[in-house]
Amino acid sequence: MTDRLVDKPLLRVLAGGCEAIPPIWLMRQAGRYLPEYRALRAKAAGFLDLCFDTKQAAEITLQPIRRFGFDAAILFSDILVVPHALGQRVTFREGEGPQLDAIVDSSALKRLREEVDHVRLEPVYEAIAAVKRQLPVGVALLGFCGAPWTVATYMIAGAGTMDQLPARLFAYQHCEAFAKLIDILVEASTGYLIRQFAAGVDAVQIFDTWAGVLPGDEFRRWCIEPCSRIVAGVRKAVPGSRIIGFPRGAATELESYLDAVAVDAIGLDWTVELGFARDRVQTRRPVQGNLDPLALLAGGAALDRSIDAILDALSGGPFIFNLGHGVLPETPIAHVERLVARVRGATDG
Ligand code: 1CP
Repeated sequence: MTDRLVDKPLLRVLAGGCEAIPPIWLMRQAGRYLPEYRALRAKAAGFLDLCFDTKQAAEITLQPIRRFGFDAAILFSDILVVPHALGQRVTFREGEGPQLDAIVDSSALKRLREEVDHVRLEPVYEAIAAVKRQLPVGVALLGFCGAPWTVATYMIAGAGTMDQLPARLFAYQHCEAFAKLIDILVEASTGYLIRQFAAGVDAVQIFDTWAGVLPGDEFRRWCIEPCSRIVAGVRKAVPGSRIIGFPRGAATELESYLDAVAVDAIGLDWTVELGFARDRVQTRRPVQGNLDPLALLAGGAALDRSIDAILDALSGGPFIFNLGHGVLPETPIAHVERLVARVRGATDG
């Protein structure tokens, strides 16, 4: 661990260190805004075929590192490989997002496997090992999983939704069955992350993209509790493992998340006010974030101003520069170059 800490700025921050130039990576840095990704995607039979092709997944993971020299690579995969490995049918149609066989009632739940089929996920673990062999010195490799609540929203709706209404309703109407699904996902995600560490990731992020739609009690029950069980389970199997939590939209509940979930660092979405981030969050844990992906898409003075405000507020403490959510597919490459240069101090005024 010590060697890794010495040569990887991102790991130094996760250990509580403060870097003069904050390490930077971007959520969804491997993806559709990159022409080299679109070229590989156009040749692939489907999105999941890319995720399960070890060579291609490793190549896509490395594309943004080669182009921008980020401080971390994030494994190219998707949160929905877990439902796939639980036996749910998952497909991705270009431009339409994911489609799953929706879980409409508790009997549909019985068709799921109780445990993930790690054989199906083997290519993912092999991709981690392949990336490791090619990663430049100093660059950390991140694994990830979706948080149980967020993954469940897709499993129940059978697609992405604006308001996660099907899962919210299911959780109220079939509370026991929903709790069972969450338990399955806690086990599955814990095992998945442990295997990612065994394959060679330096740290992992737990994406709870839809945490923000849950009212207080539900937030505790479906976001905080499952995530804290995953963190405890992973730490038990992999002592010292580094874990970033990203409860998007948690707002002031970020504080209760930090009280209960023993993550090493916390990802902030773009709505988190910078004074609150500095005074109430960064005083407790290293923070990561939180540029508005739309500011990156817009570019120009709006982008520069947003970057500077974040650096002013957060770079005095343990801090990883990132977006507040994923890179949008329409984002110009030149804006990402400008962002990296500005964070690293190569652009004035
Ligand atoms: O057609 C295509 O080329 C697929 C586009 C795409 C990509 C590039 C999808 C489909 N997933 C990904 C990669 C991906 N997804 C990564 C790779 C690493 C990276 O560069 O960040 C990661 C970490 C994810 C995680 C993911 N998938 C999340 C959590 C983070 C987030 O962005 O909120 C979620 C919610 C998903 C579901 C998903 N997968 C793909 C899409 C279009 C969606 C969103 C669907 C929706 O809600 O409408």
